[in-house]
Amino acid sequence: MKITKKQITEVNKPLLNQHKKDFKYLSDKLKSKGVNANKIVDTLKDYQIAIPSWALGAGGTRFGRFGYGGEPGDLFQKISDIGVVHALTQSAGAVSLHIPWDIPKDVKKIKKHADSLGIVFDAMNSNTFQDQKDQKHSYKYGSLCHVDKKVRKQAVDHNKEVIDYGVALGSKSLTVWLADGSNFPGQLNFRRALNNTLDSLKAIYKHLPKDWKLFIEYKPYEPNFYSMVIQDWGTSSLLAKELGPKAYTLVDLGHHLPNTNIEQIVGTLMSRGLLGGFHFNDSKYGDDDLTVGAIKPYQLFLIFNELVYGMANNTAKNPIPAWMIDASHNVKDPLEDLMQSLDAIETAYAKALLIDQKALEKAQMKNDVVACQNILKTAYNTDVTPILMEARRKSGAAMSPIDVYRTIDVRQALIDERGMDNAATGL
Ligand SMILES: [Mn+2]
Repeated sequence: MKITKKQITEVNKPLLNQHKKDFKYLSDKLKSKGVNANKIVDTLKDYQIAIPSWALGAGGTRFGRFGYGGEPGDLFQKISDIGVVHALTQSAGAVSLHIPWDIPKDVKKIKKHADSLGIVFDAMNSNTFQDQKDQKHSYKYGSLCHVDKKVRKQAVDHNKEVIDYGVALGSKSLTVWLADGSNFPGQLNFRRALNNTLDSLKAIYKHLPKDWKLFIEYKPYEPNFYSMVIQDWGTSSLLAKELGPKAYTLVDLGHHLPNTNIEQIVGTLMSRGLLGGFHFNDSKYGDDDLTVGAIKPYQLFLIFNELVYGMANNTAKNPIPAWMIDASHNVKDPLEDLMQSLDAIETAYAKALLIDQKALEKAQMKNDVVACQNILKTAYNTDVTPILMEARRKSGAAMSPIDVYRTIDVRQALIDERGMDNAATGL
């Protein structure tokens, strides 16, 4: 399944007339406020978000999984599917792999395939949260934190192997998320677990090539429900600081307790140059992995406000974070869900770029609370659809990606090609 430029030009055609009017209306309106809409269009046009290899098939819950048909069965097909999303949106030009499920049997072939679709290899992900067949030691009681040195070494060696696969593919970073923790009080000595984790991470860090980064993801609970070794951004950034300049904290939106002020965490991390990566999703209760922006779009906008401000006032030289969607698709077509997520991310980004930062600072310095809130709301309430459509038009994407996906019936074509029961192993 490959979508051609010609197909996209054809479907964009009937939308062009109205779009031109809409975009002109919005850019004139913004111009009167001193905002250059074309500049925002260009920023969005260049903005790329990685798709993880596990987001292309049906996810599921611990109770069940319902397939869609036409799901990718191997790494080659997963990259093909990202190619579809990228062709339609021109904003998903990267893939994030999960080892052991995505071990490339033929690196050259995989690289060539990705290259032909305009896809690069983003952060690699290791897995020490479940046991694989023929694995010598079990991770039942942890991996990098384990009380047994042999288990820790096995987990460290796995991470080194993941780095090596990444080097072969052209990736530049490793994301470590650990399920390590305890289910009952007394089960783990917190300090021993943390120290073991740090020692293990040091061994992994040593294996990183010069131009690589290490992202440390945190999570407050699940799969362990009493304690997680890396439970929050404080623990993650403490480890990153002890490891060295190539280590950073990774924020996954779903990895917070309800009502956590994530935008403040983002601001704080960026002010110290410690924010390395970002996993987008949305949630109502916990790590729900729902479509980005489905539940709390205003929070997403406030997070982007911090990201935009942080990138514009980058005193701590925070690198541009690695962006990735980390969601699970249980009742939607995964590719449609990804396109909805991309749309929500770009919408929040565009709206955050509309915030009048000068006026906001002025109001903050005067403690004019009402004005501060209004400045944010004015940006948030602006319909930025014409900006998103213009960015897509300029980059050769479909102006309305999901409509096109449905019009040419990509899912049916994938089912015809792969059948109903094709599915990848792994998550
Ligand atoms: Mn994540």
